[in-house]
Amino acid sequence: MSRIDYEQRIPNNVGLSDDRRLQRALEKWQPAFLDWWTDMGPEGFQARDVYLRTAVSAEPGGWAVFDYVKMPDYRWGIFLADQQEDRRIHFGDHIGEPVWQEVPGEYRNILRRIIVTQADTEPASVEQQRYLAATAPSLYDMRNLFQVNVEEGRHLWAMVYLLHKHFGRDGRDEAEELLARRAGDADKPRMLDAFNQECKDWMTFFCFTMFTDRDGKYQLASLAESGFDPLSRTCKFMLTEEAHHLAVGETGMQRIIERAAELAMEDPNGDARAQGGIDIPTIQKWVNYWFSYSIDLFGSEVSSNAADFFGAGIKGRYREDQYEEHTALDQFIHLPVVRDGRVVTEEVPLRNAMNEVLRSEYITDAERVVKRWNKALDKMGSPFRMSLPDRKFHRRQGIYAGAYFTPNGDPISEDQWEARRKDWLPTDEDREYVRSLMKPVYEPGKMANWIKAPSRGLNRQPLDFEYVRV
Ligand code: BYC
Ligand code: FE
Ligand code: FE
Repeated sequence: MSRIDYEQRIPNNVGLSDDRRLQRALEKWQPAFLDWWTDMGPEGFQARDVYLRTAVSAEPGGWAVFDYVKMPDYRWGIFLADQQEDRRIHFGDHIGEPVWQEVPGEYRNILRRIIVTQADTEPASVEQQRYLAATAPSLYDMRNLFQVNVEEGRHLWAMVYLLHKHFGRDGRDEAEELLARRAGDADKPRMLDAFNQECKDWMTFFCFTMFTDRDGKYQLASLAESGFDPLSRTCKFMLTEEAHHLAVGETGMQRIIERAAELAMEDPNGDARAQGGIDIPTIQKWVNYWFSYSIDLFGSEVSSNAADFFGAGIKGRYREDQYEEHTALDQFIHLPVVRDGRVVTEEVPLRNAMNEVLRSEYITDAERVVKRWNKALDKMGSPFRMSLPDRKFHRRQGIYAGAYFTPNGDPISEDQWEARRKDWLPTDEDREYVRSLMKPVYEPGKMANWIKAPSRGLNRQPLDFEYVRV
C-alpha cells in the first residue's frame, strides 16, 4: 500500500525523500515545468477554481479526490503502481528472468528513446490544446479539457522521473529538451506527426482524445508489459487516468454526432448546417483525418525497431497474456503491401510486424466505439452512419505512405486523390465553418448549439454544477 506523500514539494509514492540527489534534481526541474505551464499551458482561467480530480493513492479503489483547484496549484506528482513480488519477464528473449529494476546497459539507448518519445507527446498535447478554453461549448467541457491537460502534465512528470532516476546526465538533458520543443514549431517540433497538428476547434479536441489519446492507451499498455519494471509500473498508473481522456473523446464525438442527426431531422432540407450545427459529412472528415494521423503513431508496419523492442523484453503486445506463445519467433503474418502501384500480400516475421499487431488491436477498439455511435444514430431513427477509413487511407508513415487510397482502401492515382480529397478530408472552408461555430458558453448547464448535453454530470454532480468558476 503506497500512500502518496503530500507533505513534500513533489508528491510521490517512490520514497523521493530517501534519495536526496534525485529529489534535488527534480526540484530544480519543477520551476522549469511551472514556467512551461505558464507559457504553454491553457490560455486564461489559470487563476480560476476548477473542479479537478487529483491522484491521492495508487490503490485501484479511491485513488483520486475531486475538489476545486487553481491549475498552477495542481499537485503534479510521481506515482507508480505497486511493485509485484517476483515479477518475471514474460516475452521476448529473456523470458523467465527477473524483471530489471535498473536499466540494463545493452538496452540503455532504446529504453531512453522510448521513454523520451512517450514523454514528448504529453506536453505536446497540452500545447496543441492551449487556446480551446476561450471557445468552450460548456463549463462541463471546459473542465474536462483542463482535467486532461493537468493529467498530461503529470504524465510528463512520470517520464521525467524515469529519465532523472535512471539515465543520469543524459536523462536530465532530455528532461530539459522536453520543455524546449514545441508542438507545430518549424524549428523545434515535437517528435511525432500527430503532435504537431493544429487543434483549434473543439471537434478536433474530441477527435484527438478519441483517437490520439487512444494510441496512448495502446502504447502505455504495451509498455506496462515491460521487463523494465519502473517503466511498467509507471505506465500502469498512467492508464488509470487515461480512461477518462478516452471517455471525453468518445462521448464528446457521440454528442456532436447525435446533435448533427437531430438538427438534420429538424431542418426541412435535412441540413444540419442550416440549423447552425455541424453536419455528419463534416464530422466524418474530421474522423478520417484524426484516425489516419493516429494510426501513423504506431510506426511502420515492418519495423526492425519494433522487433528489437519486443526481443529485448522492453515493449510487449497489448495484454501479452492473451497470446499463447511469447517469443514470437518462427511466426509470420500476412500484410498487404504496395509493389509497383499494386497491393500484394507479403509474409513478414511476426517480431517485425509488432507495430501492426498493436495497430490492429487499436483499430478493433476504435471500431467498437464507432458501432456504439451508430447504434445511437439508429435509435434516433437517423439514416446517417459513421465509419472508420481503411488503414491504408491518408498515411504519412509506414508502407502505405506515398501511395493513394480511398477511405474504402482502394488504390487510386495521385490525380484521382487530388480530385477527391476535399470529399474525404477537412477543407479550409470546412475548418472555417467549424471555427465560426466555436463561441464560448460559460453559463452553468448551458450547451453550444452544435453539441448535445452529456447524459449526466461529473462525479455525481448535476449538469448545471459550476465546474469552472469563470
Ligand atoms: N511521426 O520503425 P519505425 C500518448 C519515426 S501517445 C513521426 O516505423 P518504430 C498521448 C520513428 O520514430 C503514445 N515520426 O517506428 C496521446 C523512427 O524514427 P528514427 C506515445 C514517426 O520505432 C495523447 C522512424 O519513423 N507513445 O501517450 O518501430 C495525448 C521509423 O521508425 C512516426 C509512444 O509512441 C510518426 N507518427 O515505432 C497525450 C511509445 N512513427 O528512429 C499523450 C514509444 C514513426 O528513424 N514509442 N516515426 O529517427 C515507440 O514505441 C515508437 O517510437 C513508435 C515508432 C511506436 C512511435
Ligand atoms: Fe498522457
Ligand atoms: Fe491522455
